[in-house]
Amino acid sequence: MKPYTGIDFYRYAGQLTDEERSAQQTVREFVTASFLPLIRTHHAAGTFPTELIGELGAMGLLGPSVSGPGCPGLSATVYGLICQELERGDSGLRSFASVQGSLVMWPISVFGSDEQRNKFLPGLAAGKLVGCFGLTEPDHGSDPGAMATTAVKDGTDWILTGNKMWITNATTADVALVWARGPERILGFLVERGTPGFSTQATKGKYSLRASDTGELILAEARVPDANRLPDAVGLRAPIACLNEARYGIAWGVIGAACDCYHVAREYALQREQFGQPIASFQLVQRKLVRMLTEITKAQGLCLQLGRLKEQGINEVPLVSLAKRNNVAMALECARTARDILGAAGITDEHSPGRHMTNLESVITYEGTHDIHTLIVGAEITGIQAFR
Ligand code: TGC
Ligand code: FAD
Repeated sequence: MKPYTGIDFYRYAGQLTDEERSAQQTVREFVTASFLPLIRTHHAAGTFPTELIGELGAMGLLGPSVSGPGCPGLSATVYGLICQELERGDSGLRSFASVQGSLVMWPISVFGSDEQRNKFLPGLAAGKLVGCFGLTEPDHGSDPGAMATTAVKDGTDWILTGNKMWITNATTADVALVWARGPERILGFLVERGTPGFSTQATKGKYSLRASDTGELILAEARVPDANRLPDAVGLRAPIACLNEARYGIAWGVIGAACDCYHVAREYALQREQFGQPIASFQLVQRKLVRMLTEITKAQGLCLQLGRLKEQGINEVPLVSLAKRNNVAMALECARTARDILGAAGITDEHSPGRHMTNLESVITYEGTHDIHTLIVGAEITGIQAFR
């Protein structure tokens, strides 16, 4: 199989700056050289390659567009391209970077105090600390506004009680950003490992995102000092703003998974012979490849424009929802089509499309399900909220 050199049918690279192209190339080489040799083993074992976290930090891939001490502060488009290249490797790798950068570093940078920024951001950017984001609960997924976790003030501390479920990086994290119902509004707390009453537990038996640490956060009257409350995070709008950052990265990231599927399927179709000729010579197979390339190319254009808008300060939730919704469904369709083109060979871990396909079943659910994004865009264009 020919080595992967990117999918860029519409020459979008011509619209990128030298810095953006160079970042993309560097991450692509890192994924090929350092990540892909590990993924089959970690996928089979159900583990995240923690041995790469330091390298991710040293390369500036953790919170690349976040501003603050020790943070690279690069453009939104660079962040998107990094996500795309990481997810070409595996959605679990991009998930790690999304959570660390968009869901932990970004809120500390935007809602945190100077002390919190100085204490946490350099370590998180360098990969010396790992963070997680606890919003979802066992009984409250799409409707986080109904969360049951509470925060009650006790002197200069807060007592946090509740459970958070399906949390990426849960058991690896040194610090968990936990959202809880305060006396009046939802508040955000930086709960450090070792906090009395705070523990984590791994989620077992996943068939999706196997190379990712997913788990539960248990807050049994965990005592958190007020100094660890994000002072400027008040109300559900704060976690929603974090989600908007991470969903932006997902919209870009899944293009990488789709590109890998397209690349593998095309290469396989050119080599695999049936009825005395390469299956790539059959019209039905060509139609599948053309459909994949068309949808990838449309998704790339969508994200490039989304990135440029974000750089101009235009970053509204429905714009990001439209891209997350479209691109994840697109990538999932590409993964299923690629798996089909590979025939029986597509069902083993010798080839990546089957792994991407099961991963993307999580990606289409987390950070707002496909249907929740439909309703977010629907509310924007009609002015009518249809969640309830
Ligand atoms: P509603 O009561 O209308 O609003 C609640 C608060 O949210 C604010 N808000 C918006 N802000 C900006 N733009 C918008 N379009 C907004 N829509 C809502 C709003 O101002 C309000 O703020 P506040 O402070 O005044 O309370 O909303 P709702 O409760 O009816 O529902 C809103 C809904 C359904 C859109 C929202 O709850 C939602 O997005 N649900 C999906 C949940 C979700 O995405 N969870 C993700 C968990 S994290 C995760 O999955 C990480 S995976 C990581 C990885 O591994 O990559
Ligand atoms: P539910 O909300 O119960 O939804 C079930 C179904 O009902 C879906 O099809 C949904 O679209 C539909 N539905 C719900 N409400 C409506 C409605 N109003 N109208 C129409 N249909 C509706 N969360 C975190 O906080 N942090 C993390 O790091 C994190 N990581 C995750 C990692 C993985 C691998 C996974 C799978 C999930 C992760 N999540 C995380 C949780 C994720 O955000 C939730 O799973 C997601 O928000 C959906 O919630 P739910 O699973 O409870 O589904």
